[in-house]
Amino acid sequence: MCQQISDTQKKKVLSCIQPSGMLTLGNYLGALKNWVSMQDEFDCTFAVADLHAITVRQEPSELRARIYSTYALLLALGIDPEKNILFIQSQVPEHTALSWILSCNTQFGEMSRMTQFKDKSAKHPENINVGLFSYPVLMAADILLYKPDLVPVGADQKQHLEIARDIAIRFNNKYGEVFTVPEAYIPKTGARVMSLQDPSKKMSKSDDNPNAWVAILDSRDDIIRKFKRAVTDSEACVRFSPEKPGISNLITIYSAVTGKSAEQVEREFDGKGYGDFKLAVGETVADALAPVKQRYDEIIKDKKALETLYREGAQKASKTASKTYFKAMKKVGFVI
Ligand code: ATP
Ligand code: LTN
Repeated sequence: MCQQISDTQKKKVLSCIQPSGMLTLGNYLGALKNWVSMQDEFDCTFAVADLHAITVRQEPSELRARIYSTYALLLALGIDPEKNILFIQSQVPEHTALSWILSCNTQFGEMSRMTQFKDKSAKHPENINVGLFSYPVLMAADILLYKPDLVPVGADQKQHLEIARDIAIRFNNKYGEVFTVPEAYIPKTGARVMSLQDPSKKMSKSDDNPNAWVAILDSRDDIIRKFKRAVTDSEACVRFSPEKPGISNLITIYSAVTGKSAEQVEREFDGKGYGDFKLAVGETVADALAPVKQRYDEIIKDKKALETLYREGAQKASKTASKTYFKAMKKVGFVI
């Protein structure tokens, strides 16, 4: 006889995404695909991490538009706001409040080791702000407020997850049990999708060269064109190998979308040239993303419906967040 898992027995999941640009195929294969597939089995909370986005300069009207479009895209990808909590981070003030308490329990030295800070401060030397430095503490607060067991992210976030775990363990040991120590949930294929123009760098929505990334909402023609232009090598043999980072990246993308193993892909394209392979990858990705774009175009038209959904989402998120926050306040010694 089948056993039904009741909601209280379900493991908890939390993840966030920044509205810092057009969401890419990297975001999709590294994180969002898992968000969608985890909804039935887990008790999920997802957020648009808008507070994180202002660690780099944002034009206010563009930021506002991107927050809407990111929320709408999550709905278009199939995140169900009835089954899950789907909210916008800045609408739940406990995130910044807990982040302060955690900051005072985090050492300058451990923050200084974060590679994303080093990368982003090198990229924006004119704006190395304190928020960019302490951003992993805000990320720890995002996570710990909801006591998740699992955090689905791409491989680049592993270091930040480790810090969140360290902060939780240290706090619990010092003040008494408040937080659950979470595990990262990283996909086997697609955890690190690389730039189509420089396969030594991760595909990033903030890359200045639009040919380096594929946006989830790119048109079919643009997707196929970007794959056709992808940087490869001169061997003209579809083979997965560290010496062939461009082709290996395309194999990873094709595998993650079709569910085929790298060996199956190599066999499928045995004897064929790069032109055929690049076209097949482009068409397969475009086919997978086409229904998302269609749903997105419908959802984004109805701002009122979106507003209702994100406000309800924030109310639901606040219930859990405020309970954890008050518990942490009491443990630290604040009066309530
Ligand atoms: P930016 O590129 O602007 O630094 P980002 O895309 O890395 O931003 P987020 O939007 O917050 O930052 O990332 C959301 C999720 O997508 C994270 O879980 C991250 O690990 C994942 N992700 C981002 N880029 C990739 C990639 N190239 N491959 C796999 N996963 C990725
Ligand atoms: N830092 C992440 C986005 C992010 C996040 C989170 C991910 C913010 N808060 C909480 C998982 C859990 C990034 O830049 N990719």
